[in-house]
Amino acid sequence: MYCALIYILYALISVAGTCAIKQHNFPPLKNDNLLRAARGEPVDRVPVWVMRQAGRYLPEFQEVRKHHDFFTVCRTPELACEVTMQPLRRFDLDASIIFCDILVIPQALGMIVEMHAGVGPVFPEPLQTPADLAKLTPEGAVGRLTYVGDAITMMRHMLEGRVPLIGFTGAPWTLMGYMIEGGGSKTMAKSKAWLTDYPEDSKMLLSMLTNAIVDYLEMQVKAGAQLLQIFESSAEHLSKEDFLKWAVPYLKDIRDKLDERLKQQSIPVVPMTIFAKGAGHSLKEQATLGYDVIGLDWTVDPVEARKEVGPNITLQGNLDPQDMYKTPVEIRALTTEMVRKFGKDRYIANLGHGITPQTPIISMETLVDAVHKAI
Ligand code: 1CP
Repeated sequence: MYCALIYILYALISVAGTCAIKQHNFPPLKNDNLLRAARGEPVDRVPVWVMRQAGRYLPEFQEVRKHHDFFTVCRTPELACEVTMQPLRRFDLDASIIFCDILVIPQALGMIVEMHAGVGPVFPEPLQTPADLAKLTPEGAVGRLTYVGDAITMMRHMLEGRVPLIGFTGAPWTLMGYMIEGGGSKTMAKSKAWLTDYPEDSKMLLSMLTNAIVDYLEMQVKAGAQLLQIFESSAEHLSKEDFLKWAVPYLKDIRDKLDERLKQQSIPVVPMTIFAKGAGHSLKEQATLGYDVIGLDWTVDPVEARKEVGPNITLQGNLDPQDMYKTPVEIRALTTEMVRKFGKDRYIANLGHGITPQTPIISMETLVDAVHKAI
């Protein structure tokens, strides 16, 4: 009797979970090469997208930014979808990534984040000592990010199944760094001092961020995100030992907890990418975390990387964004060489970090075309 009740309850929860996804009634995918590559299935062509593909190198993005503040664009689904769509109108890309920023999580935790022209993100009141942790408001954080879910759902409809939609988040260590440094930093001196001087408080902050990230990613999947990328952009500041201690356990936790959360609700798990910039020293370890795709920066050799991660992980990357300032002939040659080194299977072409603001449009056109023609 007791068992039957539990079973009925479980079935009800499952149906509710499935409905949470199905009720959107999204159009079917026409180009699923990105998802196929992520799952290790054969592709029609090597999929390509570019980190920060919606951004300042596009004049139409600059135009939107003339009229709207950065975070207003993130918080207004119509504007977020418009800029998400901009690169797809120009280039034959195989994925879209929802326009937002990794710093919306610190905002949802109660911190003020401003975007200053020519500077980047600025936190007027960064975390200075562990006492400041009490000011953070983790309860209900995901409820303050529903605008991202709304943009994702709207975008899935706007895409009409043309390409998959990627959702994303910053990883705990990277977010902790911004919250303590108060913005971008060349050294991460203050955040590293936290790891040494306040190890228990650092763990508390990283765990708080991990929990917020899991809630946030769950919300993104329910809203319609078809692949999730975790940006651990500040991994480059950590030694291998510190990366394994302060980044890896939380990255693993995110994947495990999200999988469990989705399975409990019978929501299909989506592929996940870990992009830990500067952590080419730990590819073997990254391959054990349960992620489907590992993003590589340009310092890693494709053939070496494949040896490290084995055959069952998809690799993504990794042209040097500075190569985009070379001539189209050179870009084509470098891209063709890169795709041949990675091979057609289990590969997603991308840059090794975000595209930079002065990149010529023709470089993007060349990159995308060269990837599709390489093999
Ligand atoms: O004024 C402007 O328009 C600001 C430029 C800008 C843009 C276009 C910022 C400020 N963020 C974004 C969008 C953004 N940020 C996307 C959009 C989706 C896409 O098309 O790819 C994504 C994925 C991000 C993620 C992000 N934000 C990362 C991780 C990726 C990476 O580059 O390492 C990081 C570190 C940030 C913080 C951030 N936001 C903006 C800037 C300039 C920065 C970096 C600051 C620094 O540390 O130097």
